[in-house]
Amino acid sequence: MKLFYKPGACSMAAHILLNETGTAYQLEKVDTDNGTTETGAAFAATNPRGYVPALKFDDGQILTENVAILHWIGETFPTLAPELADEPLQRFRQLELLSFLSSELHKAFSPYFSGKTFSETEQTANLDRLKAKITQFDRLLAQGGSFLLGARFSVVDAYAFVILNWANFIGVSLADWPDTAAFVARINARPSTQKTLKEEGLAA
Ligand SMILES: N[C@@H](CCC(=O)N[C@@H](CS)C(=O)NCC(=O)O)C(=O)O
Repeated sequence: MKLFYKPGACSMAAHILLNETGTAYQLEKVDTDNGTTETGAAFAATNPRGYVPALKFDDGQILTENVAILHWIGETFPTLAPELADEPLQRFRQLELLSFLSSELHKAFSPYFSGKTFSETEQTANLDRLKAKITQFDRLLAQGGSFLLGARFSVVDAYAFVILNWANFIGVSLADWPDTAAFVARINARPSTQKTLKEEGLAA
C-alpha cells in the first residue's frame, strides 16, 4: 500500500501508525498547492478533492479521509486498537474520538494554515475557539488516562498528537493544559513518531 502525505500535515497520523505496525508500505509526497505528487503525477487522480491523506491499496483501490483511514488502520492492526476487543462500545468510542478530532480540534487549527488574513477581532475569535477545543480535548484525555482510550496507545492518539503539535508552529503554548502537553511529549518520544518525523524531513 502507499500513503500520500504532506510533511507535517494530518497525513502524519497514518504515517506514524504504519510505522508503529512495522507493516510494509510506500510513501508519495504531495504538493497540495500545485496538485502534483513527487513523481509529477496529478494528485486529483488519487483524491479529486485535492487533500491528504490518501491510502492506495495494492489492488488500486483508494481510501481517503482521516476518520476512515485511521479507523481502517485500527481495525486491520488490532495491536493499535487494544481496547476494542474488550468492550463492544469501545469501537464507537474510537469513532467518537476520531470524529471530535477531525471535525472539532483539527478544524480549530484550520484558520492558521488557510493563508487568509484575519482582522484583529477574527484573530481573537479564532484563538478563543482553538483554546476552547484544546480544553475539550484536555477533558477527554482526563477520561482516558495516559492515552485517549485508556492505558495503551491507539490510533486516536497518533491523530491527536499530530494536530496538537501544530500549536508549536502557530506560537500557541500548551502550558495551560499540562496533561495535554505531557501527552504530546509522550507521543513525540515514541520511536514510530521519531522515525516518521525523520522520514517527513522534520527532524534530523
Ligand atoms: N476532510 C479531510 C481533510 C484533510 C485535510 O485537511 N488535509 C490538509 C492537510 S492537514 C490538506 O491536505 N490541505 C491541503 C488542501 O486542502 O489543499 C480529512 O479529514 O481527511
